[in-house]
Amino acid sequence: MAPYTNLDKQPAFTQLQSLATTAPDLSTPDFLTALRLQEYHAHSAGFDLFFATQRLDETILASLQELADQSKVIEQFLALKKGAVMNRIEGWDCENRKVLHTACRDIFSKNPHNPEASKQAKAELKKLAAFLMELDQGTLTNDQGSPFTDMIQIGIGGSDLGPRALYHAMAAYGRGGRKIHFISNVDPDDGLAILSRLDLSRTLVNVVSKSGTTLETLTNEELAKAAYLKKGLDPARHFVAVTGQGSPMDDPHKYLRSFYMFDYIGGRYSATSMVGGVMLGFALGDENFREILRGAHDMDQAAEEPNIRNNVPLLMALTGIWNHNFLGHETLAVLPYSQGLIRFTAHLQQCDMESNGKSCNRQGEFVSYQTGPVLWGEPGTNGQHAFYQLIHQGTAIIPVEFIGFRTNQYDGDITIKKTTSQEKLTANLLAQSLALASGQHSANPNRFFGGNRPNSILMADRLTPYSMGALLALYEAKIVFQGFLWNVNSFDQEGVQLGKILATRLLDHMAAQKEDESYDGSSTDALGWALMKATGLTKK
Ligand code: G6Q
Repeated sequence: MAPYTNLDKQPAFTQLQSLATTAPDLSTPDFLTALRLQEYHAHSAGFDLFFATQRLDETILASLQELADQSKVIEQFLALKKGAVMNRIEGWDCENRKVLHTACRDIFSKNPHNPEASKQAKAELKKLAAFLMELDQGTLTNDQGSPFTDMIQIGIGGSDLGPRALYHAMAAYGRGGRKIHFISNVDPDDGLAILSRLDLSRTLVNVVSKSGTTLETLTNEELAKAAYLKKGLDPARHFVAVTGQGSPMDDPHKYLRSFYMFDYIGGRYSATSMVGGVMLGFALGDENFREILRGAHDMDQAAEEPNIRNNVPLLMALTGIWNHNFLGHETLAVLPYSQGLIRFTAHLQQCDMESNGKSCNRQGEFVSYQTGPVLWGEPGTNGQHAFYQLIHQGTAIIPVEFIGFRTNQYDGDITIKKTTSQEKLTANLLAQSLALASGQHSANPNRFFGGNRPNSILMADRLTPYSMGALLALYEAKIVFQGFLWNVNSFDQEGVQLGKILATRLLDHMAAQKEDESYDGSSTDALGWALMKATGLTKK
């Protein structure tokens, strides 16, 4: 498959650059027609994408299709699913791994793309089902014979954000009598607040760390263990683990149960592995977790479609590149009109920015074009009463991806002035999309809305386990496609290493000055020591 080609070396690149100078203006009177709203629509695995409010036309779409074809994105995606070593930088020291998160849900067909990885996924699912069955049937209880009612998930980064986003999104499908709590921050107040308010005798702790070496997670595991021991409870009867094979945490004697995640699954892509599975299985039941996997798998399959008009993740990837690289918009707001998705943008911040916030390509050369944009957001309508002012009238143009659902999750919606709350929510979503695109002309500059602000609407019937799985996989595929187009390795995260190394050095100073009051770190680490002094974190 390699060598891969840089974005600006594809023939479609210059064509798109030239098209960008005459890109359609969404605020032109009569530009947005009923026909355009109907025709600029794509569908994949239960999700409709309405993209009439993007600055696209047939010529630009044809060029974006050429860009996708020239970049061989679908071939690369298929190679990834089959187990090509895609987490690598040619000729340089790097992670050098396969990228097989899609195998976690490639468990429904007779011919999975990577049979070995799918077999491993199925084996873990079987272990999980047995564990959940024991809990359900009451053969696995606490020492007093009472069922477990709560689970604390301890993990950080990829071992926290995706699973946490899914749990919040799926709370409406909880099996009742079971709650999940999360500890991720090494700030002791994160853990202590949770540990102090729970009945630990009825609480399981799920320690999740692929490497089994992450400072925050290991520290929080010890914090939790200390709380259990203080109550006279045996951690080994309450703690379960999800970790990589052979990691320092891979020790079944220390845990009530142990589950594996595999080397070829990156942290931020791991929510559908046991990293999310154990906690989601406990909270929602095995069937609901499998529905998440089914939705994700269906989207993974839909993402294999080469025609961009029939492939929502690919069309969103290309539209993102059009807005970012050709129209020059630096950030992207993802605004879900669904309370369930309250943590979804936080997950995307990691999944997108850690994947594509890169400056060097897969051959180890610095690129001369923009790669991943800044991604941010907050659920609507709350965001409307916060930062939408800037989105509508600010000097920066911020492309928006709205996400909405035709029906809500819980029963009991009310009707006021002949409309339900859900209708009020969706009306707001549609209104924002049109307002951003069309604008409003006014002689009063303070009330002038320039419009021509690109956005699209992603919509499904309801946020269910199936559609949640599909939405997760949709964004994963979009991120992976963009990485292919930018020719960056979307699967490593060297950028987070430097800070970790420096923090370890500062911790060494803190420990040393406890041993020796006269300790002075300035000779070995002048700047670090000076900063500790300036901020009042040294004894001297
Ligand atoms: C994600 C990153 C990173 C990772 C955390 C936790 O892709 O690799 O966010 O998930 O650093 O790592 P562990 O699971 O190894 O504790």
